[in-house]
Amino acid sequence: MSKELKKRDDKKDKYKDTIAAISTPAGEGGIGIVRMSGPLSLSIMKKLFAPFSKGRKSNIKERLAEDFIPKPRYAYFGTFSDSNGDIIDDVICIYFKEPSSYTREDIVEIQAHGSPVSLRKILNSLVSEGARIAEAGEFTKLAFMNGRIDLSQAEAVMDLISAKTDAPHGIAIKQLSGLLKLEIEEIRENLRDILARITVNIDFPDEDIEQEEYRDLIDELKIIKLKVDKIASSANSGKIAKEGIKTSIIGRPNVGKSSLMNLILGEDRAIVTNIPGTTRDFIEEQVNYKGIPIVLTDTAGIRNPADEVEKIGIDRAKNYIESSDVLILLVDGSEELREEDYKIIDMVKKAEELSQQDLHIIVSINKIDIGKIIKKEKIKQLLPKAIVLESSLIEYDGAENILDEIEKMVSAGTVTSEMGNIITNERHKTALIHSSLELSNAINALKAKEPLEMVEITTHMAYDFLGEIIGETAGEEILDAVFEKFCLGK
Ligand SMILES: Nc1nc2c(ncn2[C@@H]2O[C@H](COP(=O)(O)OP(=O)(O)OP(=O)(O)O)[C@@H](O)[C@H]2O)c(=O)[nH]1
Ligand SMILES: [Mg+2]
Repeated sequence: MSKELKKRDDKKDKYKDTIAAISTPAGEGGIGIVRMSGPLSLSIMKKLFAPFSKGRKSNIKERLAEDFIPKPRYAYFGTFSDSNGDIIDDVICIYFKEPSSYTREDIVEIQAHGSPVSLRKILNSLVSEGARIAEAGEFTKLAFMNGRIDLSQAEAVMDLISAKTDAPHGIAIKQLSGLLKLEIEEIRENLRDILARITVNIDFPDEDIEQEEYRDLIDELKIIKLKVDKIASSANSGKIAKEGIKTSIIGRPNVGKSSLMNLILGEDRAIVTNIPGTTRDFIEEQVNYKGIPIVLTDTAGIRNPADEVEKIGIDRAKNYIESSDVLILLVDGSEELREEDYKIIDMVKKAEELSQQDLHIIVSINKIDIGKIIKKEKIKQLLPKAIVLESSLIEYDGAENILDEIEKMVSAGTVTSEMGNIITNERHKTALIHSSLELSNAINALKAKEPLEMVEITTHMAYDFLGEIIGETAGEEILDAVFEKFCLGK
């Protein structure tokens, strides 16, 4: 047995418990599901579930007859009672025989009415018969531990559940089907071949490794690195699809930030007045513009704060400057730039430097209906990389141009269904980047004719980092970090 498999088996022993949880969301619903997995599942089901097919509806004793052996994957209608024989609810009960189940263990699924009381009572009765309450994500963790799915698929389950829009949903479905796993496994297989060849050459150091062999290894590692980099570079579009483009509207008070927010949302979401300092906290909303998910934030106008509340609001606005993908800076075009404007422009510049090209900046010279004092060139001088527009938001003019610019900026990075693997997971991205770095190290070591041991070590590390993605080489901390984010009952 390989070391990896052995490790998995040791872990499995810890999971010999029978676990149970309510798998549907809290609250009232049409139906609610309690799920149980583990060796006691079948015996608990036989004890508490009485199918109507076994006898008269009123006679639970008769229906609970010992000889009831449920057919796997067969839906039975009957009653579920507690350990005292008191009926809790009419339910549909399904038995999944191991290994043909989600967890590869015996599973019993109890579909009751969506009554929180029924569900709680059913769960309690399972526990009193020897099951224990499952931890968050434990069913999926079992599916992973028992080798039914890999770690990237387990994560896809969670992404699927939490997907809010079509794009992340589509990506999750792909990942759930094992597409990412397949690609990673293929790359790892190539690396394994290379490792074998390197090892042979290390083991027989006398036979000087041929010049040609060196060049072949370099070429092959380069191709592998390209593949790894390609998947890693999909992370940006993946992130946008999953989280939306973080777009913040900033500027000094009274320039029209909330007016822009409302115009984009098409509703009076933020309060607009001519009193500077109207918006005191940030307001965040999701919008979809031509299929691009945008997370739009209206912030408090940045100035010397009048009081503590405003100060907190302004601090938040400043934080947004640094954490956004796109900044929309508004200035009042009907008057000269004020000191406050210059201060904000400085902040934007700093954020731009910090972000290393990732931050997009749009400046709109607003209120051009009452004056055109500020010229586009002036702003261009101050922020050379910004896109400069004009608007008159009070006349509903200019918001669309701003959105179009956002669309242009990101359309290169948007997700389409034809694209191959797109990663949305920070953990995967980090592992891929690490793997790519180790591949570079291996290539450089080969080029420099360093000892083959060096090449072997770095190639092996590249191999292991890829293994983290699918869970082959993921340590306990990684697994815990992945599964603790799950919801209960999944
Ligand atoms: N003339 C003119 N007035 C505008 C325009 N856009 C906004 N205003 C007005 O400017 C005032 C301030 O607008 P807001 O949208 O509240 O400005 P803000 O930037 O959110 O202000 P704070 O929340 O105080 O930071 C309101 O009276 C708006 O009606 C415009 O294009 N032209
Ligand atoms: Mg405002």
